[in-house]
Amino acid sequence: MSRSDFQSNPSSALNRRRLLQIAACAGAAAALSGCERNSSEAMTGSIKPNGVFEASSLTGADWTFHQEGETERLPAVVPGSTYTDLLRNGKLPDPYYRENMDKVQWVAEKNWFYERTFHISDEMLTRKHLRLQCDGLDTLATVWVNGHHIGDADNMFRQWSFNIKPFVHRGNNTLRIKFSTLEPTVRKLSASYKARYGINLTDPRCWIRKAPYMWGWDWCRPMLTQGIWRDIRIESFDAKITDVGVHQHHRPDGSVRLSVHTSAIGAPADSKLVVTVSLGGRTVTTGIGRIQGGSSIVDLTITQPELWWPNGMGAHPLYRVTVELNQANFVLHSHSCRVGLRTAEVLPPKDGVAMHIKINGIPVFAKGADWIPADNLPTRVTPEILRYYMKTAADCNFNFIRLWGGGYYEQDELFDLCDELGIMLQFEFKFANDTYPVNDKTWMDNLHVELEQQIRRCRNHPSIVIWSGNNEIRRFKGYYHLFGDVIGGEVHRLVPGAFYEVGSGAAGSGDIHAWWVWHGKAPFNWFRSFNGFVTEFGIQSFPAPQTVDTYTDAADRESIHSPVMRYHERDGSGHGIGIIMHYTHMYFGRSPDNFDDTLLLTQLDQSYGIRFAVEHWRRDMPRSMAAAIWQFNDCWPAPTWAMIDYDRRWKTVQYQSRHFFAPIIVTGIPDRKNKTAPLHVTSDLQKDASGVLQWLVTDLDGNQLLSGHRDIHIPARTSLNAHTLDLTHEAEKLGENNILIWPTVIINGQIVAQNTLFFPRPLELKLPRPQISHTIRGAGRQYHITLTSDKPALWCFLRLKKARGQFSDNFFHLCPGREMHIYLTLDEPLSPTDITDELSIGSVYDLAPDMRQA
Ligand code: BMA
Repeated sequence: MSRSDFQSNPSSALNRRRLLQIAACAGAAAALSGCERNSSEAMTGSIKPNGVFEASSLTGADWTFHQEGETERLPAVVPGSTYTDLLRNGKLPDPYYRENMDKVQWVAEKNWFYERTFHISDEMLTRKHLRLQCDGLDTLATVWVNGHHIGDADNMFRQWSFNIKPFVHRGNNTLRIKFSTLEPTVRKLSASYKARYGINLTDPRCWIRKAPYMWGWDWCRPMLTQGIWRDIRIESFDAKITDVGVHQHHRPDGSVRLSVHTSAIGAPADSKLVVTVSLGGRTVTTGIGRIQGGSSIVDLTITQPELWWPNGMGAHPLYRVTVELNQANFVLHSHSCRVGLRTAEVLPPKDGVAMHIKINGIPVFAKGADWIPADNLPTRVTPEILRYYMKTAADCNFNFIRLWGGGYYEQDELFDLCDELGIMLQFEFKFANDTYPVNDKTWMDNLHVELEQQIRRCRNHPSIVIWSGNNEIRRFKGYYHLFGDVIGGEVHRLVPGAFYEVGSGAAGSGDIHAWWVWHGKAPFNWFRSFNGFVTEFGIQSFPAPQTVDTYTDAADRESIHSPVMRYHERDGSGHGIGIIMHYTHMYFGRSPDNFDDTLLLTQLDQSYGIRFAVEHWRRDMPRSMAAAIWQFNDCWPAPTWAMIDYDRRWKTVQYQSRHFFAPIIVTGIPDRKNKTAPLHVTSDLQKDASGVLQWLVTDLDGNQLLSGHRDIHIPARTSLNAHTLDLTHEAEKLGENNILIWPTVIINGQIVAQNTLFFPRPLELKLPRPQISHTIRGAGRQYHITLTSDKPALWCFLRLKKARGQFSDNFFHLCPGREMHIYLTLDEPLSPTDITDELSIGSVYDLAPDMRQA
């Protein structure tokens, strides 16, 4: 049936219902989180009978913007910011290049206007509500429609909804939004607070509800964006579902009761709510309810639930819950979200067992990293970019990511991805390292709305297992009121049963940030003296050479200490590059002469320290139950603690994370004094496993000194000392510094874990030069590289000159007599001859002069 059939026969109830469903769903998709994102184009040109929710988008390129006091109006794209629009118009240099950040600060000191026209139809005017809905205004905004002031905004994290009905007319209308510079407001607020309470709070971060990192952090420079940074649209409706919260109760008999709490405005007395739960397109159960006093609860039972599990523990099935507000045969509005059926508990540290997460009653060791905003300009972070990161996390065996409190509340897509991939999230409210004006009623009222909106938006995501009030805030007067009563109170009210902690890294909580290595300059050995639920620890390194090329010129690359190289490093000490080199020298000796090789050596050092820590904490389970690496990603190209640099090139530690976070690992603590090497096998598997532990002991030339194997049985979720090698004889003959231990775990004929262990720091291994041979097969974008070496090639690496591509593995230890197979996927196809030119292969021998045999 064509649309014209329908238009000529509008009384057909069936047809009307179908069309209404399309319209309602598109509207709901735009309006609410977690919705299926149906294209609102589906509605274009269709008849939308009165009463039905309709959303018309105001995003896109129909905007202009200008600086206050200037006449030049430039095209703008929404969502975006003053920075993205100025860049697009060629009015700013690349802010990430060299020292350009200084040259772009002026933008935030000005006031800016964004303008466009929008269309209002007769039909929209007939509906009771006509609203301008803004999902994100950054930050101090004043809004006019047709010259009428319709409202103000002062919180980047809130959704703003303005009644425009009295101010619009049929046809074209104008919308104008002013974004004001922050400083005058901050000054005013802080002076008034001081006058009233005698407390001097001058940090703008505490006054303005805006992503704290935008004022700069110890890994980025300030960039205070202004603009419409999320969806914006006109909504017209008589009735609207404003929120759906799905609470789950897991019963002892295994069934799950879902309580679907719906809030709606304008629901007609004769309307009903139809709730449908489906899995993989198949309806599992349905229920009917009625909105009374603005809300409704519909209880449903799923008798044979398919449970949601974290990555590595099982599947992550997502049930779709659809709520339709129906009147007669019409769907006035609908909302749809996905839920994963699981219980999530977090237990406090007790009797030698660290704080830990339990999913469906099973303890989980949390493996992953801390997420920061993926750009200084948030609207540049597309869903594809988020997918790249989250997919990488899952592929590298992460099951946990902490959404650090100094950024912004992430887009729905990030939560959706983590639901799909089984990545547990620590959701942190956006408060970091500051003191806040808890006595100020206006500030607190504003915060209350933010909390309610953000919790409602995110609460159905099964991936969120920890809610945390802040990042590392020291106690101040009113701390417990703010983070305990107010924020904790809102979480408990809106997400009953959820785990909430006042802060991450807060003294006394089980959730620990371990910074004695790096900020405390302690050696990596310190990690072995520490245990718990560790949600931050890190070591800095430089980004990949090709990434450094993007922000430097040739002269800047003459030294890692050049002014531009220093400009991008932001550690609070003011000499972060010195600390990077301090650790690199401590473990790998002097740096090479070559700039690019020096960058790479710092990555080896970072990965060595992180691996050292993770292996210890996993071995130490359950005295330790989380290892979240600071930090997963970067927001601009710079030397930082990141595992993946801003240009999305994996550092050494990212490659290695797949191994040290693998379900089974084999590790060891070679003991110089006793000349033994206890070999530990750690398993996160849900089932007991039986297999073989093999070991090979060689000298540095790769000559076999010893080999052996034994059968092992590893109970589910345990760490055990599977065997201890006595190397007294070998150590006495050759010295401990000349021994390499190569353990392997084989289960069902498959190698599931491998490692290379040695007694001293890497620096003390004096290695012979390995001859690494390789063959390349393949064409276009896919190549298969086979590597062998005549001598142990430690930290064997492959790199490309200019081409971009992803290696299946890198920075591995190549044992003579074993083949290593690496798969390379290029972004752009290359001929076999070109790939031979592009590819270079080396090992730590080439990078660390102090590790070469005399
Ligand atoms: C922790 C984090 C961040 C910081 C990092 C490195 O304190 O919470 O605030 O960037 O350490 O110093």
